[in-house]
Order: sequence, then C-alpha cells, then structure tokens
Amino acid sequence: MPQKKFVTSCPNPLIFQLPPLGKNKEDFLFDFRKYYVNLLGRDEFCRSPLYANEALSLAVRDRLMERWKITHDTYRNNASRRMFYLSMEFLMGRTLSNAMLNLGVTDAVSEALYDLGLEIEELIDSEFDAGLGNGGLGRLAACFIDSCATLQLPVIGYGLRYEYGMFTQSIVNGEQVEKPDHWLRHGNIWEIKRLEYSLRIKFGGHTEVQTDENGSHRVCWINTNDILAVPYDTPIPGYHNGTVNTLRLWKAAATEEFDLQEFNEGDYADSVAAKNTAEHITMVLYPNDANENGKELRLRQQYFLASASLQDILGHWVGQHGEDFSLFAEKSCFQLNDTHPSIAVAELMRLLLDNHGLSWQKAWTITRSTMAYTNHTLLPEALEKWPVPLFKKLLPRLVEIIFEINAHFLAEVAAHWPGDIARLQRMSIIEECGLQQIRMAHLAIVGSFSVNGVAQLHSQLLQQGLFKDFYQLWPQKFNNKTNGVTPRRWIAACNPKLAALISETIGEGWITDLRELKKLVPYADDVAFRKRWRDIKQQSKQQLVDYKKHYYPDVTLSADALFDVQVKRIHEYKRQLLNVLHVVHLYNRIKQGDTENWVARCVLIGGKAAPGYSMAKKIIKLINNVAHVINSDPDMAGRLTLLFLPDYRVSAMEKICPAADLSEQISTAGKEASGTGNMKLMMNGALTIGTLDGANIEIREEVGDENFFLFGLTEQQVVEKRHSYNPVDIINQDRDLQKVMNLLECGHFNYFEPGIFNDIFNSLKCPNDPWMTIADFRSYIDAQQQVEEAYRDQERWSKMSILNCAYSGKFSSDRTIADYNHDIWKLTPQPSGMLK
Ligand code: B0W
Repeated sequence: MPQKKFVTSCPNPLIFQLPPLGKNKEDFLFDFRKYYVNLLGRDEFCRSPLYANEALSLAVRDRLMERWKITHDTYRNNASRRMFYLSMEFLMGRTLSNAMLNLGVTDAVSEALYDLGLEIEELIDSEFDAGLGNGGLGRLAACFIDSCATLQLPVIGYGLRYEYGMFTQSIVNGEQVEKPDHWLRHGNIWEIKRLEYSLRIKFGGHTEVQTDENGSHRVCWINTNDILAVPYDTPIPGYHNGTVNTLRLWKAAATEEFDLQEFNEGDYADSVAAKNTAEHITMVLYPNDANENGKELRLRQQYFLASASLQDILGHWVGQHGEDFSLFAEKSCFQLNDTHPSIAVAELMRLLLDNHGLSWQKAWTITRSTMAYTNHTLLPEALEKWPVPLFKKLLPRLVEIIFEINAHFLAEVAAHWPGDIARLQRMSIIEECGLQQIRMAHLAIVGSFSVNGVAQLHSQLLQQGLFKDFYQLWPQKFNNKTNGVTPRRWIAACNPKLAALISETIGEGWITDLRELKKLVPYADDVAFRKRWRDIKQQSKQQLVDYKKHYYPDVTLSADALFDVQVKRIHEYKRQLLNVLHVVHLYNRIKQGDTENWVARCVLIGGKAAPGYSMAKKIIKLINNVAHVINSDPDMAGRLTLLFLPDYRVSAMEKICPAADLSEQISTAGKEASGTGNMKLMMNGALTIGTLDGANIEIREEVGDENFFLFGLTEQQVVEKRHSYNPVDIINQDRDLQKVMNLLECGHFNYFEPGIFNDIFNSLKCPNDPWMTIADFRSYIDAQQQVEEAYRDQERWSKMSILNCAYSGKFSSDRTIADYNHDIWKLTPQPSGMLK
C-alpha cells in the first residue's frame, strides 16, 4: 500500500481551524474536568495538587495555542522585521499564574476551581520554578520577553533547555547544601517539542579548503562529531492583547547515525554512552553569577546555543527568500545577553560564508549591522576569555574566522592610531600575554552595531573605563538602557490586593503604562488611603510569616516589626557583610540596654552562593550563626530577629517583595551594574537604603532624596580612597564598630567552631579589600537610624511607601523594551487579530 503523504504541498489554512475557546467559568469547568478525568485519569479522591495543576494548565494552554498560531501567522504574513534575543539564561519561574493573568482568566478560573472545592493558590504553588538562570541577568531576559509580547513586538527568545536548573539550596548546620534541581521530573506541559526542526551542530574535526565545480574555494569543516539540537517552544503571552510570542529552548541529543555506526560495530554500550555524552551539553546550568572561566562544557553550551539559533533563523530565511540575503539585515536583529552567546558573531560569519557562499565583505556587513551586545557587569572575573587551544580543538573553523575578523579590525585600529602598539595590544580580540586567549567582549563589540550597559552609571563607567578605547573609536555604538522589570508578574500577579487597590484608585492603565502610577501621588496625603495601603502591607507580611514557618517553625515573628530585606546572590561586592555588621551593632545595643524608642526589626537575608565561591559560603554560615545566637536570646525577643531564607528563587521573591518594608541595596559603589530586585521591592512599596550604585541612583532621582535612605562613598570616592584605605584605623576610631568587630572576633557567634570566620574578618580589615565594607559602616549605621525614625511615624512611613510605588514607573521593562526598540531594534508592533 502506498503511504498517504500527511502534509500536502498546498495546505489549506482553514482545514485545522477550530472555533475559538471560551474564557468563562463554565468553559474552564468543562475543560478542567475533561483533562483531569479523561486525560489524566484522576477523580475526587486524588490528593495531589500536581494533577489538578496539570489539568488546569492544559486548559489554559489551549487558549494560548490558538493565539500563538494567529500571532505566528501575523508575523509571517506581514513579513515583519524581527529581533532574536540570545541568552544562556531565561529565569522564568512559574508559568501558570502569569499565563492566567495575561490571558485575563484568573477570576473565571478561581470561580471554577472554587466550585470544584479546589484552592487556586495550592495549585499554583505546586508548580516547580523553571530556574534556568542564576539571578538578575536571567530574570531580566524573562521580564524582557514578557514586555516584548505585551508591546506586540515580533521577538523570539532563544536559550537552552537545561535538564537541571539552578540548584536548590538547603541550610544544614548553617551551611549551604546544594541539591540538583530536576525541575522536569514531572514533565513540563508548557513546552512543545518540535523534533521536526532539529538541527546538527558541529564540534571538533578540522578544516580543508575545497574547490567547487565553478573553481571557487570554500572552506569545509569536516570529520566533526555532530550533535542534534532539538527545539522546545514555550508560549509567551502578552497582557490582554492576543499576542503570544515564542521562547525556543534547545536540548542536545545524539545524532542517530552516530549511534547506528557504533551499534553496527557491535559496541552497543559505547553507543549508549555516546548518546549520554551528547546530552551532557544541556544537562546543567552553570551556577556562577560571575563567571568561572575556561570550562570546556560551558564553551560547548555557548556554541550550541549560537549555532542552533542562527541555523534556525537562516533556515527560515532561506525557506522564505531563497539564497538572497540582500534584505536579511533590514529584517533581522540579534540582541546578545552579555558575552555568553557572543560566539554568534563568528558563527553568523561562518554560516554566511561557508554554507551560503557569501563574500567576506557581504557577510561582515550583515553581521555588523544585525548584532547588538548588552554588557551586564564590570567585574573582571566575569569577563569571558577562552584559551585559543581549547577553541581550536572544539571549533577550529570558528578560530580561523575570529583571527580574520581580528586582522581586519586591527588594521582599522592601526589606521586610526598609527604607531600606537600599546593600543593595538589592549584592543585586540586575542590576548597575547602568556597563553593566547580570545576576549569575548572584544569580539562582541567589534561585531556589533550597538553596545549598551544596563543603568546610567554602569554605561558611563563602560565608556570611561573598561571599553574606553572602543568608545573612542566608535562613540556612536555606545548607549545606555536602564533595566526594568515586568509589572505584570511583579505587582499584578504577586501582590493582587495591592494591585486591586491601585486599580480601584487610578484605573487599570498602570498595568501596561507604569508611569500612570504617578496618579497615586495625591493619595499619599489621604489618611484613609494610607490606612488601606498599610493594611495590605500588613497582610502580606503576615503571609510571609506563614511562609517562613516552613523553614523556621520555632522562630516567632511579628508582622508589626520592620521587615528589612536583602535578597540577591551572595557576593562580596553586594556586601551582605555590611548588613551583618549592622545587625550585630543592634544586638550590642540591646545587650547594653540602649533600647529607648526601639523599633522592632526583622532582618531577612536570602540568596545562593556559587558552589565554588568559598567566601560567599562562609558569609552564609556567618549569617546563620549570628541568626542562631540572636533568635535564641530572650533579650532579643520582640526587638530583633535575623533569618536566612533558604532557596531564594523567583517564586520566593513573589512572596517576599509584597511584604518588604525596607530594601537593602548596599553594594560598593561602581560594582552593581544595575540591580533589578531594587525595582521589584520599590514597586511594592518598600523604601530603599542604598549606595549611589547601579539603578539605585535612578531610583533616588525618581522618588526624591527625601524618600530614599542614602549612605556610603560614591564610585569616585571609592576609587580615590583605594590608595589610602586603612580599615583598622577606621575601626579603632569608631567605638561602635570596634565593639562589633570585637564581638565577632572573640568567637561569640562560633564558640564551638573556632576560627571558621577568620578569613572574613581578615578580608574586612585588609587595606586591599576591594569592597571597602568598613569604609561605609558609619554612614550605613546613621542611615539605618534615619530608617528607624521614619518607621516610628507610621503615617510618614506609609506616605513614603506610597510615593516609592508611585514613582517606580520608569522601572517597568515595558519602558526598557520601548527604549531598546526605539534606539536599536526598530521593530513595528504587530497587533495580531481578533482574539484578546
Ligand atoms: C551572570 C552569569 C554569569 C555566568 O554564568 O558566568 C556571569 C555573569 C552574570 C551576570 N549577571 N553579570 N551581570 C549580572 C547581573 O545582571 C543584572 C541584569 O542586568 C544586573 O541587574 C546586575 O547588576 C548584574 O550583576
């Protein structure tokens, strides 16, 4: 029997069309039961919320599917210019509640579940976080794709589908213990596997120049070990607008013939092992927030992402336009999320030259007019460099191309600054001292038409410091795009009561135009409004008290205390240690009876340390030891509590930020590129205590000096003071600081573990301490006293809290994306039809 071909050459677009699905309570009741009973085989006796979550998610996903198809067709039919966001991290967190919010079905679903005797919160909480990122950089990518969909921009996110995301953290005897995060163990209903779009990625082998039938030379990369890239697509809905964009994540798999070849040679076990090796590439996310250089698997991951994504994009292009690339640059743009995917510069060149036969000049013009690079950090340890020998072994063709790019580039530099050898050495893509290394940031800058930092100060420091030579050569390439976060997840979904109060007061416009929050300003003077604002904060604090019971059932916590929050990766530059010094200072004051007009305070610290970062791990241990002493001392009861919240992640922040009173943004000035937690906390009415660093500066500019607790050296003062910094002198001249250090150093918090914190104390007292923690102690303590003074007057505090929210409009990622689009991507919004 001849087989019937499934796809005809001329498909009728209507043949697969279904009537639109309803979004009422009854529609969800029906669909929920259909999936729960018929598909999953569960009934009223099932106790696990996982299946109810899955049934509901399937019902919600159906609504996304129909909009997804329409969006896709719209972009194709309009032949829109597109942007591709390449990122090694997308820290998505949970999907269900956000999808319901953006589809506008939360109320209908809650009612349906209520009728079934189910609690929507329990279902939502049973979902695992998609923790495919480390922290700010990965979460920014997630906020960005939410905003792109909300602004109806034709954007695709490309990343990796790590089998294991960011490790889960537990605390045992005060120390961080890492466990693998197998987030896919119950499957992932939000992804659609697209096996039919799998691609081959080359590794290893060598290159050869071959002559084709026309006598032209072409470089061939041969004898490679190929690995399959299999795409998994996740729908990314915009807010109430019918647009559903795509996040495409690649999974590595063994190529079939590779298996077969070994199998035929009788080496069954080896063939299965080879399959495993192939799959290693996307097995695990590297848990370093600042890079650990030189790991072969990491380079494989980076190339795998770049090659798969670019082949996919070029494949689509050829499908629509044939081998004519003359309009490619007009229609496409790539945003590189830090240098992690910046090998894409060389890979695009390779594909255009070797696979599509373009000349060097044409390929380079396309590359340089489509690539844009975002830098996220000035920390030297995070600047990626790869040893040339490693690169040659894994990606021999790419090395040839990078060297050629560099040769052209250095000629340009030499023409601009004749005879300036030092400058050539500084700017070269290849670092020549000792082992030859490829500087990925230089490759990214040379290959891009746009280079941006993520807050005003950071962008300025890039231009004046790290990338000064490049800025002198190409000032027009450099720009700033201050970060933002999505108000859908970070207010509307995570703080529904506050969202309802805001909407009732100023309408719902703020959800897609966050500057509208300014309309709240007059209400800061309204006593009744302040009371409602305070009550909501109080309820959120109570919810956080209940959440922490899971970890600390024995610690009592009052929601009346000032909730002082520092949640972020543990890193010396973020100065969790400064926070600890303040806590110990408060402890000392209570012990001395200096408690007049005391403001009860609960200090909450959360964050993960990179597993190989021993100082960060010791800081966690110190926090926990100090917490143990404080929380078991009856003198502290009702006055001071310190808690380390384990396993800080997106879904934890969704519970923490509505409950925060005070946001700790206390990095050494000049070190935190932007920060985004600062924005989430501000939006939810927390007041900031902070240095003039990253986006803090712009937060203060927006909210006004009087609503921000400023302290510490400026970036310039930090630089100036570096040569004369003498922390021991500072300690000797400050009685309070002396007491704090004495208590710490005498072993009060590590009585049975002598000496374990010596490294920490030595680093604080070292004149070369890059983070200059001791230098900022006094002004930090003074600022904390101003915090207490403000908190004592609850009416004043509530007013400041309202104003912080009201002036947070700038920090919507919708604004950030509109700026990227206006200055860099130049996409036209594409409303996609009838369904909203
Ligand atoms: C993240 C991961 C890695 C790595 O895996 O090697 C290296 C560096 C980073 C990183 N993360 N670099 N900067 C960041 C953070 O990015 C956010 C978003 O722009 C900023 O708000 C933070 O200030 C910055 O530290």
